[in-house]
Amino acid sequence: MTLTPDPAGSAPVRVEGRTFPTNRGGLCKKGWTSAALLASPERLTTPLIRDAGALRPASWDEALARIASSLRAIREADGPDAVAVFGGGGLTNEKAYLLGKFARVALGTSRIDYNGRFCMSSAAAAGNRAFGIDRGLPFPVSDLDDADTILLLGSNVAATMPPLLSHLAGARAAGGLVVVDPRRSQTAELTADGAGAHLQPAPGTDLVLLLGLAHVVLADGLADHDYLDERTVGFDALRRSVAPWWPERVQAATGIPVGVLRATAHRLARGHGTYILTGRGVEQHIDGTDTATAAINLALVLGLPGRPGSGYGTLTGQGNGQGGREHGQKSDQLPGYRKIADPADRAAVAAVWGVDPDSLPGPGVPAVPLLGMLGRPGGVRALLVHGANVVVSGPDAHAVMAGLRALDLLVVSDFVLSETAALADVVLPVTQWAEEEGTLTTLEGRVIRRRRALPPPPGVRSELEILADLAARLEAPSEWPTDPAIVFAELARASAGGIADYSGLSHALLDAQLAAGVAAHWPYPAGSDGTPRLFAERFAHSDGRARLVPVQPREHEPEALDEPLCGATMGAGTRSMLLTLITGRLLEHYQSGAQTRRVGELTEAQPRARAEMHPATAARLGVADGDPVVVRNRRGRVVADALLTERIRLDTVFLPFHFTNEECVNLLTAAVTDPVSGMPEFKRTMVVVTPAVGENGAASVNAERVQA
Ligand SMILES: Nc1nc2c(c(=O)[nH]1)N[C@H]1C(S)=C(S)[C@@H](COP(=O)(O)OP(=O)(O)OC[C@H]3O[C@@H](n4cnc5c(=O)[nH]c(N)nc54)[C@H](O)[C@@H]3O)O[C@H]1N2
Ligand SMILES: Nc1nc2c(c(=O)[nH]1)N[C@H]1C(S)=C(S)[C@@H](COP(=O)(O)OP(=O)(O)OC[C@H]3O[C@@H](n4cnc5c(=O)[nH]c(N)nc54)[C@H](O)[C@@H]3O)O[C@H]1N2
Ligand SMILES: [Mo]
Repeated sequence: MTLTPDPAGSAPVRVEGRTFPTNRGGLCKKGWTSAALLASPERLTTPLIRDAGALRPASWDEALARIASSLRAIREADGPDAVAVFGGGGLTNEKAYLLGKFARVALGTSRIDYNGRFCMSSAAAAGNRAFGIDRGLPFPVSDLDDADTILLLGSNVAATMPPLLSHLAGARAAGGLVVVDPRRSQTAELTADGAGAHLQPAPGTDLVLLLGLAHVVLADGLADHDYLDERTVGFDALRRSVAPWWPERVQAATGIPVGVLRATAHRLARGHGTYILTGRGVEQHIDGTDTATAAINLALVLGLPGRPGSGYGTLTGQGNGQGGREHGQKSDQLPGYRKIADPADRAAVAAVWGVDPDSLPGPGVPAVPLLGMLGRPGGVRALLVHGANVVVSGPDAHAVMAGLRALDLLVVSDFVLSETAALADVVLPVTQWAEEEGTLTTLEGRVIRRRRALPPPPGVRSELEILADLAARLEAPSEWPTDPAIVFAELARASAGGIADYSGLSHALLDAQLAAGVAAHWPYPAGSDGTPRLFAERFAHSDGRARLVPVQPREHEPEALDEPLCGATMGAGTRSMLLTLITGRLLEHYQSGAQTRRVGELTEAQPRARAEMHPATAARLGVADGDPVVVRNRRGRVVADALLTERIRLDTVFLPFHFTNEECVNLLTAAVTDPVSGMPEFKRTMVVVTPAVGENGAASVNAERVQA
């Protein structure tokens, strides 16, 4: 991507696609319009301080002095863990690294986690468990081009990663794109006309589906036993665990016909170049780690990982979704994907930081329990947020807002006044992507340079400067560089010998490689040329073998829905239905919408949340296309217009999570998490849906909205 001044003058720069192996010059709609935000009148350019209830402009010195004195007071009264940090997967590697160091060294708190917990944690946990390493794709994305069979589970790449589509072309041409999604998404549509198959299981039943596929592979003699013998451990237990999942039972649980299940298993085994890929649709569940594990198990019994031209991977989300999870924003982690509980890892990183290893805190808590501690006795009294909009994107939004309001100090660094920033005591205006130097790591573990394309507006500061300034005010030990190249050099040293080893890399080397068209994939220890493909000879566990981890579906207690929700508050005769809510994304909006809801072209295309439901379901409710419906449960209620579509199951309603106020879907989701990864259940929530127009006609719609 390059940035050039826009002659039309509507935006300060124009974004142009550049030929790049991962995106082939393609950019999604958000990319083409992202420059608009650089000059947005809503861009923050001065610090804000809350005074008598309202935010007012303040000088940097006043804002930083206020933060430092509050942090000191809270720490002295309640100890370092009363201060917490919440990071983001959109931060550059340099910022993510320095934020983790700041939490451990300057604040001395164990309580740091980040929004990648909502995103990549289940896939990461499954990868670590099976392979001993977590890199989204253990191969360059262009390897997919030669595949003739791709099983894509719970990922709507047509809307969420348009540049990836070209890499699916080979599998489509071979009739081998199999998309698993309870909705007929834009991506599922790509399987039409002989390009593949769309499997439409009941939401949250992918684990059973995958057990069923593994069952057929074993029962029909399709497994690669030489591979299993040489490269894996745990096959006997795995075989026993899939034995009870015969196809008829799987059909009953998932709705996928026996014939389709068999045909899919045979296609995967027969393929010349087969890949299995997962996305958030299967990972954002309370059994997301086990579901991703079942996908890996299926890949292993087929002998795919590490075999040339085949493999398993997960499709990373945010701009730096991969790098953001490697350098210390995670509660249990130090730079280089090191473990904060491991004495050798602690000693190695403490040596680079010039501090006593014993001064480093231990593991903290993952994002959802961290948010649950806000303002609680013995919990968190001050929170610093960098690169997340948790009011909109965290589960159980009412509880998140209540926690943020109960804090003594909320500091949000952002470039717009997000819903979270609007609740802050201090808001710090920061530089954004086109205005700073740094690096990102792509889903294929490829470290790329982000170049500064234009100067930041006067008044804003980079987060590296903010962290260094606060560290000085807090009299923290160690060095606090503000030059991204120097921060990267320190990160590289701290990662040396770790799993995500960047020690052979520097900004200068990356720039030279970029000019020469050479890609740098980690691990990249000093003296190496990096690692485009992992697993060719060994997996990352000490014995070199992958682990087959047997998994089983757990009983889901269907959530009790309080009686008043089911119609009593609506007029007599109003119909209501219990449906499963699934949430996800639209092409036009990004995440919590903090950025894209401020871009005119995108809000014009998708101004409001719409509830996708099947026409037959709508007919039972007496709802026509465009009618407002109330979607509710004991945590909250959302009002959205119905969008009737045959692309969804009868028992399911879909809402995007990009919207706010009474359209914020996370008012409904629960703060329940996967026990292994800490991932919240975003993709399966029981809700009651009713028409919003009651006996009083339109008037009741307005009443609903005002209350919300
Ligand atoms: N336009 C756009 N692009 C984005 C983003 C954005 O906000 N907007 N966000 C980026 C980020 S951070 C991420 S993580 C990625 C996410 O990218 P995706 O994983 O593609 O995103 P989602 O829309 O959350 O979910 C994908 C699909 O999962 C399906 N799904 C829901 N429940 C289930 C289930 O139980 N089983 C199965 N098999 N499928 C299910 C949904 O119907 C949906 O079509 O996108 C990235 N790209
Ligand atoms: N119901 C439901 N909820 C979900 C999901 C879902 O599928 N369904 N998906 C989840 C997923 S996968 C994700 S990744 C999360 C994302 O959720 P969020 O964390 O809310 O993501 P964003 O909207 O990107 O928010 C990032 C904020 O940081 C700001 N920002 C961007 N870059 C920087 C930077 O460099 N520095 C600073 N200081 N600020 C910056 C942006 O302006 C924005 O306000 O949402 C999760 N929530
Ligand atoms: Mo994400």
